[in-house]
Amino acid sequence: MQVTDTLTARRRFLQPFSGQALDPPPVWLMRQAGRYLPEYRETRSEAGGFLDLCYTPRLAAEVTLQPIRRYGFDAAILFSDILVVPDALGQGVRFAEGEGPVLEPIRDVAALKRLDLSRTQEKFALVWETVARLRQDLPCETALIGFCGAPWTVATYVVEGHGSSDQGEARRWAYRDPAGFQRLIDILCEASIGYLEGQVAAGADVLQLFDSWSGSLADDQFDAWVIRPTARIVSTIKARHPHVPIIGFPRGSASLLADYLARTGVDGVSCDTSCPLPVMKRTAETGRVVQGNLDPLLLVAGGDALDARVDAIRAAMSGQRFIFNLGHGIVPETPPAHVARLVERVRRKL
Ligand code: 1CP
Repeated sequence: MQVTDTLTARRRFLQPFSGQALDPPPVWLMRQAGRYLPEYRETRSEAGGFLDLCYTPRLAAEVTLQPIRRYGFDAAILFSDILVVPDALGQGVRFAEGEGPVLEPIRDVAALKRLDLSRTQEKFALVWETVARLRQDLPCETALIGFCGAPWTVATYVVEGHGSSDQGEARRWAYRDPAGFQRLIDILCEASIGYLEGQVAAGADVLQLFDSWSGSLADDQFDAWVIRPTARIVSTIKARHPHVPIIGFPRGSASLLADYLARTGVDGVSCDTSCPLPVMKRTAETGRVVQGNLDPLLLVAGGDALDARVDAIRAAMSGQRFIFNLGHGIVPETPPAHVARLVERVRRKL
């Protein structure tokens, strides 16, 4: 559908969720705030540690706004991290410089007593304050995305104690002791629901659930640890906030996408780079919003190849309820000028 400029006035980003295909599509990028921006590196050094940045509302709001000022994306994403949830539960999370997250691993039911649902408010409240500030400071045409990690992906960090290539420890626990692992998933579901509801109450317009490691699961495990917990979170939030769209990001699971969409109740899906454009198109034709899926490394490369792929994605998704995004987060070596070029290209008349 051709859309006139008058529609751009207020939160254009939300229109695909009410059934409207937009041309050009709304655009934002996963990890649009981050180390590729010099102003982020400066604020990050002012904050000290990475989690201090997440828990200091003034600074977290500032880094959320930085990419909006530079590029005018249609949506801002709250600056926080998926590991705020285990941290708020009391597991203790630190980010070692240049290494990524380090957690004291939880590998059996007995160790679950270290997670305490009654203490999460203290840290969640700092994130909610960031959301409230952002809703005040953002231009009214910019939507605000709240988020959390989906329980399976957060569980992989809780169990491994760090990032891993195969999520082996979590998968082993889930096979060895499904009832015990379910208790961990239940704790994460409950904490995530409270965390997301607080974000909505503070002003988030849309929510995204990041399931970055769903691609390592067999289909029966995907059903147990991705689909069912996601469905529980979505139905609980929808019961209380029926108008807040929820986007799922089951990364690496294109072959299970139809099942995921049919059974989780999400309003939209973010597709990773490996998802073929015809699958994205067919998915959008079923009435869901589809987001994606430019390769973040093509954004590093830039040039004519970047332009050509942006055009190809737009052409494939033309007339659909589509939001332009990457297939995964921006990487730190991305030249900021390439991001400007991407946004300009996405907004060009085809
Ligand atoms: O040094 C730094 O400044 C830290 C880099 C960084 C940043 C910028 C981390 C550490 N987290 C973040 C912010 C972040 N993380 C956002 C902010 C909003 C935005 O998109 O701009 C979001 C949504 C996340 C989500 C997140 N954190 C995910 C899911 C999405 C994905 O990328 O797959 C995951 C898996 C994490 C864990 C995490 N946090 C940080 C790192 C380096 C990692 C990955 C660790 C690993 O597996 O090795």
